Amino acid sequence: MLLFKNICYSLIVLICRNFDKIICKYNSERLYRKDDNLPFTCFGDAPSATHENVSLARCSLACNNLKNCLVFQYYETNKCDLFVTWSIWIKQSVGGCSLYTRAGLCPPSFVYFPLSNSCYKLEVGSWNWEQARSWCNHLSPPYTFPAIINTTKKNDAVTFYLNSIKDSNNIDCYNSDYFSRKMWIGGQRIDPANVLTIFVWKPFPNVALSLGNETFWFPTQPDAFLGSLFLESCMTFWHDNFNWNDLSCYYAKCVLCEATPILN
Ligand SMILES: [Ca+2]
Repeated sequence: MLLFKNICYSLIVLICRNFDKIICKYNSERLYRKDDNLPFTCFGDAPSATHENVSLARCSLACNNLKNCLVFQYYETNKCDLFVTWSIWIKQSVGGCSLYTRAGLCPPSFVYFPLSNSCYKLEVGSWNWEQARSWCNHLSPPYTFPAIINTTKKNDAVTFYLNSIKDSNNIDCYNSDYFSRKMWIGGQRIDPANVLTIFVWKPFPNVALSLGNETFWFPTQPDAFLGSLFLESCMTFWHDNFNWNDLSCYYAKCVLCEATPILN
């Protein structure tokens, strides 16, 4: 048996062939794996069965009697979770991993996160902010829009997601330069032509929602850099520190789209 330091705890299931790439935000407890021959696996959905206060041996034996069973035992609590309902999962290949998401919860290829009850998809392209919103809106109307990251749970989900899918196809979306590609999210000033106005969420045209109580501005942002000359009126998400920044809306960027879960 192996003790994993960075096992994930979210609804999505990652069978990681290259786990070093993955940074898990949901590693709330250390877990044991049933069998060294099984693939590296990250779990978070409700288990098929749970046994409290059992030994690792008993936990593994329970799993051995079931087909397609994977099991984890929590090191600290001796709680044993069994997962056997593989048929409900949709498999995708993402970032060196096989990524499994539950059918029906999100539009196609969006990834569902139970803790935030939201779906995300990074779209690789070069759009200004308005174009990026339009792109998200057309993915699966009326459920999809540029991401609204307005709670810690959503920020954690996005952080986990972006760390999980980073690969050569989308590497430009992760640029560390201030102004280079990175990704848009759904925030924009009420009046984009006036950098003195506040930011709001604008998931759809003619919709404006308060940012809410939790904000994730980088400590020096928003800075309305060079004021009316640059008009930093649109919100980007910095993958390296998972904070917001205000930037001129005309830059060409990827976009992080969000979807409202369709079924629940
Ligand atoms: Ca700025």
